[in-house]
Amino acid sequence: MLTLYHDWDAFCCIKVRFCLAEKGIRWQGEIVDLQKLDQLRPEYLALNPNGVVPTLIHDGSVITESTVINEYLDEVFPEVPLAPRNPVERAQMRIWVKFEDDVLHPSVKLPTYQLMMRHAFAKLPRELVEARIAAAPNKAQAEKLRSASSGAVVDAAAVAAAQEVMDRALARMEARLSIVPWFAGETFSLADIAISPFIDRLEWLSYAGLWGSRPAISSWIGRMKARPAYREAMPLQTQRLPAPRPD
Ligand SMILES: N[C@@H](CCC(=O)N[C@@H](CS)C(=O)NCC(=O)O)C(=O)O
Repeated sequence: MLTLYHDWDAFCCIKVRFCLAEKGIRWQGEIVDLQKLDQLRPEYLALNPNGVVPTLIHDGSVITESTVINEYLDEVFPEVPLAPRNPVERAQMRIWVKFEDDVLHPSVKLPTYQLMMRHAFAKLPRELVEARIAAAPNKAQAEKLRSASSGAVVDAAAVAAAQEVMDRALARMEARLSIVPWFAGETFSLADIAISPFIDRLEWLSYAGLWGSRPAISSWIGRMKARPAYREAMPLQTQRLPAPRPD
């Protein structure tokens, strides 16, 4: 049996649900509500000491890290393979998944917390926020959460800097997709799955203009959205984070 600890509108959880849906794997979900900082509850930290979602439990084994989870799923359920057979394409797949982990996901964190999560945290009792932040496993996470829950005005310069990182990343993605249909090459793979939540988050942040003049990315997005598994993985409108507001 597979249990996924996740939240609906969390980047890394969409990535894993997309993989599960492509493979047609049945799973059950346990919601970890990020808007209530439930990722820092002691019971959850016992499963995932990083205090983040997702976490997969398979027949009693605990697997964390979305990239590791997706590779694990691809190994254990090989019927619908999501890694190319060609070694060069496999290497390209890993390079682009790493790019998502190292650049794309970090770039959306700040705007997500400053423009969206902030409004959810404002509704929580201060003592609860303080208690949860005190349990954060590292300083960076504690500072991110403290800043987003402080009630202070949005750090506009930091949001603009994040947009610049995204723009540069999109330029690199456009160059890749101008020569091959999928990030790994000729084969749809875990790399496309990993990168798709980035596009979804940018759309929700109203940053879709960043690929207005990038036809290869626009074409790839159209092909991704046409996949039934993509639609299955995405949150419903009612499961979305609060709409972004700069105030
Ligand atoms: N490298 C981790 C990152 C996990 C991560 O940052 N998850 C986000 C949601 S996409 C989260 O739980 N954020 C809560 C927090 O940072 O407090 C992975 O890929 O699983």
